[in-house]
Amino acid sequence: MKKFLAAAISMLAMFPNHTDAEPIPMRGIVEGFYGEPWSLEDRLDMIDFCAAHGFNAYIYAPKDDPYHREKWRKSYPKSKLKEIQQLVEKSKEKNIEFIFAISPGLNSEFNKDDLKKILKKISTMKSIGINRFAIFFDDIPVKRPEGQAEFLNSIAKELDSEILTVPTEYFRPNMQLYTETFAAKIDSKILPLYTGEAVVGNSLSDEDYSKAVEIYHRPLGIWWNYPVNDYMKEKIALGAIENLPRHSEIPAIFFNPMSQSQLSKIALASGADYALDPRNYDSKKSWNRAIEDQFGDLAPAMKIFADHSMHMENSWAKVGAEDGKRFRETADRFFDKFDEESLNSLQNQINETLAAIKTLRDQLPPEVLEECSPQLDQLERIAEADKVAAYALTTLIIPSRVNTQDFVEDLKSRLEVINRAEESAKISETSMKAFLTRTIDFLGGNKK
Ligand code: LTM
Repeated sequence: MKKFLAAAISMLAMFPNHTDAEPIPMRGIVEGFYGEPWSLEDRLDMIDFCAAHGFNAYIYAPKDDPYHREKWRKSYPKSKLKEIQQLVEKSKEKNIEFIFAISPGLNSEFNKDDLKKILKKISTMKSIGINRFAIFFDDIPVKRPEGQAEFLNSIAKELDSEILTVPTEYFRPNMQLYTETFAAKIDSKILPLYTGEAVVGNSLSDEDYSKAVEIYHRPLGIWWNYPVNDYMKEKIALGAIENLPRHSEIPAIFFNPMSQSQLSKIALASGADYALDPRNYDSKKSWNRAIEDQFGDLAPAMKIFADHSMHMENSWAKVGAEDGKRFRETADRFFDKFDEESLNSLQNQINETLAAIKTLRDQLPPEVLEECSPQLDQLERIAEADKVAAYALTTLIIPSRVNTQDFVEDLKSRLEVINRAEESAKISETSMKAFLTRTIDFLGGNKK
């Protein structure tokens, strides 16, 4: 019997299943974006959300809270301090560790005087119940590895606790001389966070993670820049967390959200699933579940909309799954085969999208609608134009007396309106919008 049990146990070990989850020990949100910080209500709601999803930490680091960064030496006015105290109390009640971050690097000399000032600020924050701190050096004009490391070490010594930090070189390919010195000087109580292979990167493999660990000679925590959209405010990131390490022993992970707190919750819920079980995480399943949990009866409509708004890309950032992949693939098929079947499918998808937009406009709670109204309007403009485009293409395969050229001017002026609106709302650029430009090109609308 004993032999049989031992064999069964070793068989189980060979086929890991969901019971072998190894959660990342410290996991949560870093409110670390540029722009209007979240309100007290947003934060209280987010602490509830964290607790409900298995997160256990919240870093308070809003770039545009002056008392966190630019005027870090100053004390909070009483009313603001009270608000933070409310967050601390709520976090305690919910078993979330509230981590207060200070970003002194814009104007600090890292000298004795500033050390005194930062310890004074920390002591005030301790008096309202905060027990863990972070000192961040990202996005500052000067690199002072020795000064920053000594500053951190002195704070850690004074507090006798672990301190989180973000160095000035905070993604791997950018880790150079500064990092060598900084990594060698910081003491063992300092936990550095970094953003992976880029500031906003599409993936971080186990192999790449281990390269950063090698440079630091210690495990690094991850600050993951999705769904944050402060670098591309016209778009909202509604996809899942994708492409993070599966097998590494990561001590901490924090997801940087959007200023749109409600709509950040799709990606954040998937981030929590990832952090609870990196090995078995399934981004697609997690995304579906997040939308179903958060939107109930509206989930089918929300999935159609969110599917067109997942990918964030500009000259230096690239993250998130492809927008509107199914629609793009159907369009590719159509332009390849000119078949009725794919054209019908495109028309069905366009109609489904228009119906989903109407449902969401009519039924989303106001606080959610407010966060995505410009993008719903833009998707509607694109889908309406695509409808005309698809109709124009129909006349090419089903004999008709309509002259396709009659549509071209209409499509071009619709595209102009869409391009202008992109200043404030972008969505489905490579899928539903690309279908419009491709159709105009195909019909000869861009001939000189
Ligand atoms: O990512 C880090 C460590 N710092 C800043 C964030 O505050 C900002 O939100 C993101 C996205 O723009 N990029 C940064 O460099």
